[in-house]
This record gives sequence, C-alpha cells and structure tokens, in this order.
Amino acid sequence: MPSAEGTDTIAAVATPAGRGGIGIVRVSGPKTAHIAHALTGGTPEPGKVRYGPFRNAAGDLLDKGIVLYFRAPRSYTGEDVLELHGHGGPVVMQALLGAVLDAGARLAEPGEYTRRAFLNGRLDLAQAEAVADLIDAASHAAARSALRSLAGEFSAAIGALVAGLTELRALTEATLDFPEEELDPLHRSDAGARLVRLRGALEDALARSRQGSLLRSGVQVVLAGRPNVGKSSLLNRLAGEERAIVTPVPGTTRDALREPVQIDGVPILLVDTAGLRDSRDEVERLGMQRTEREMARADVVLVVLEAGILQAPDQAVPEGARQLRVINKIDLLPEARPGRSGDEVRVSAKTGAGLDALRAAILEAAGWQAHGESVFLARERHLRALARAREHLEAAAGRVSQWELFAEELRLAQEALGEITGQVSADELLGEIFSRFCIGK
Ligand SMILES: Nc1nc2c(ncn2[C@@H]2O[C@H](COP(=O)(O)OP(=O)(O)OP(=O)(O)O)[C@@H](O)[C@H]2O)c(=O)[nH]1
Ligand SMILES: [Mg+2]
Repeated sequence: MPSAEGTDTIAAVATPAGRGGIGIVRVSGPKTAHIAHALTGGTPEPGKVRYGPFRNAAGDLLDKGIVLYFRAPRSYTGEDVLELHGHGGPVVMQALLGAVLDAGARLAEPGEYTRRAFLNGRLDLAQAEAVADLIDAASHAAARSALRSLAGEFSAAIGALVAGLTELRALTEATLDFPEEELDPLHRSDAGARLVRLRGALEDALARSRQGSLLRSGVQVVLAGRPNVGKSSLLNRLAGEERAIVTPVPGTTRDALREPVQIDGVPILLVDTAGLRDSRDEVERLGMQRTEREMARADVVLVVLEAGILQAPDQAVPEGARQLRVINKIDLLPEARPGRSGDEVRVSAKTGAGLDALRAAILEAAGWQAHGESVFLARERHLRALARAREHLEAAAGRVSQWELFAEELRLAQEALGEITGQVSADELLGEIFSRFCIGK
C-alpha cells in the first residue's frame, strides 16, 4: 500500500533545459518552509502568490521572481512543496538550485516527485504513468487519452473490475465455509453468470487498452518495393510535404528516411527505403540491407508496385508485420480505378487518387478501430497484466464446480489487475517505472 518513504527534501529545475521567459525550481519535503525562508527571507503563505528577491546564504541577489507554496497534503507530491519562478536562463536556474541545495535539499532523481505523489496516495500508479504519457504524447488524441487516464478513467475501469471480482470472491468464500448448503446450485449459476459479465468487461478494457497502446507507441509503417515504383513520392504525399528526393532515376533513395505523420490522431512513423533489386553498387546494396532491417521492425509493410508492371520485390515481408499491396501510378492506366479491394490499394502518388483509402487501410492493418473518446493510453505493462487477468478468469470458468480452485483463480486475476493501479506493487516495479521519467517530474 502506498506510504510515505524518505523524509528528505528534494529539489530540481522543473522547466526544460535552455532559455525561456520563466524557469521553475521545485522543492518538496519537510525542509521546504525552511528553504523558502532561507531564499526569500520570509515564511510563504500557502496558496498565495508573492513576488520578491531570491538570495543565497551570503545574501547575494540571485533573481527576482514569484514564490508559490503548497502545504502538505494539498500539493502535487502530498508533501510541502515550493516553486520558485525565476527568469528561465540556465545560469539563473543553476544559481537558484544551488542555493536551494545549500539550504538543505538534495537533487531529485528522475520521476521522484511523481513517485512521492504515488507513495502519498495522491495518484495511483496508472495515473502516475499518465503524467509521463501526457508529457510525451505525440498527438492530440494521445494527449487527450493520457489526460483521461490522469483523471482516473482507466483506474476506475480497473477498479470496477476489481470490485466485481471481490464480490464474486466473497460469495465463493462464503460457500466454501458451508459446502453442504442447499444454496450451492443456485450460487453456482449466479457465480457463472457473474463470471461471464466480468470476462466481458475485461475483454472490453483489454480492447480499449490495445487501441490506446497504439496511440502511445505509434505504428511503424515501411514503404518497400522495387526501385522507381514511387515509394518516396508516396511518403511525400502522406507527409504532405516534399521530404524525400524523387527522381526518374531508379535507385534514388539510398538510406532509410523516417518521417513522423499522423493519421486520425494515430502517430505513424513512415519509413521510406532504398528500392530492392540486384545491384553492384556498394552504396545501394548497403541501403538495401537497411531496407530489410526496417522491414523486420515494421508493424505494417506497404509493398509498393507499379501499375501495369506489378513486379514485386524478391524479398519477403517478415512474419509478424501486416502487409498491404499498394499499386501506384494508376494515372498511367486509363482503365484503373483508385481504391481498395482486400489487402490491395490502388493509388496515384502523382494525383493523390486513392490516398484516403490507403490511409484507412494503414490504420486498419495497424489494428486501429475508432473507439471515439474511450481508449485507454495503456502501456505494455498494463496489457500484460490485463492478459494475465484474462487467463485466470478463463481458468476460473473451467472450475465452476471446484470452489477452492475457482476462488484461487479469482484471487490471481485480482492480483494481476492490482498491479496496474499499484495496489500490489513490488519495489523493483516502482523503480522501473519512475526511473524512466525525467528529472523534475
Ligand atoms: N505518373 C506517375 N509517376 C509517378 C507516380 N509516383 C511516382 N512517379 C514518378 O516515378 C519516378 C520515381 O519516383 P520515386 O518516388 O523516386 O520512386 P522510388 O520508389 O522512391 O524510387 P527509388 O528511390 O529509386 O527506389 C519519379 O519520376 C516520379 O515522379 C505516380 O503516381 N504517377
Ligand atoms: Mg525513393
């Protein structure tokens, strides 16, 4: 269960490195009021904004700025928190931080503020992760989804599942105490029905989380094919600007070129590659090796072919990647129609015909279904926990007449779900999660 750990006071520059109008040094812990006094010469009032000079122990003026003070537990970390808003230059910030450290704080570790917020019960683990995800969000859709997790929507869905499991366990354990009770057959069908409902709710949470994990980590889409089929032209079309060099000379692209784009808010990393063919040119061959490496990492491979020629590269698309056949240059064939049939999309990079169908096909191949506002920006860790809970519920479904085993599977499912919000969490797990934050968060 969350509880306060270290009683030392931490400090860090909370704004990004570099120069800006404002820079903030944040302090959290028991010595905060003392440090505020040391730098500003007064005891700050909680919740009040004050403007004044910041000085070091020798009395030198370091900067003038705004002081914000939050008293425990009504602060981000749940401890006393001080924010010194000064001028955002690296020298000023280092001087302020130095004075704060001299006054008794130590430098915060990555993610330590949010870790304290979790340990003091201000946030659960899924919410704490959402803080990092919101900051790292690569699209508006990802940011909105992280914000919903931060507001507790994901945790609430997990909490509802846990509550359902707790009820079912309580019922089951009551039956274990009275094995001969008449109520048993009744209870059995009730338990069965409850389990079916819980499994449905878990499937739903898992589906929404899978979608969200696409938003969080993005999708890698590789354009591959023989030289001159129009891979770079397609990349430029999808990116909406001339990023890759396009020429009529086969073998133009030598190196893999990455371009982040968004399709319906889903972050997509497009990778243009060197065309695949037999070549004696050393540079081109190195380029082709890269193409194969990129294909091995791809979520979706677009195998681009030229209309009328339809010659595919000899290299196979690796297993695990979804593949779409993209017939380009259909403007050259008067009878060809843009659009999609199955895993084949007909387009023209030149005219833009069929590009919307291609975008839709990419999203579908990546596993995206528009869930509107309700996807959870889940992490791999959450998906694994949900999948484990699902296995235990499945095992429980096969044990509806062996109550002890049934109860045990329910307990294990609940434990897996508890890891998501941090109700059950080992120290290593916390270390692993928070060490990926940057300092000052
Ligand atoms: N008519 C027509 N020409 C196209 C189309 N797409 C590309 N081209 C032309 O085809 C030639 C090759 O295009 P690129 O985009 O460089 O082809 P690539 O597949 O990237 O070629 P490499 O980098 O050499 O492997 C250029 O002259 C393009 O203008 C299209 O849809 N229609
Ligand atoms: Mg090219």
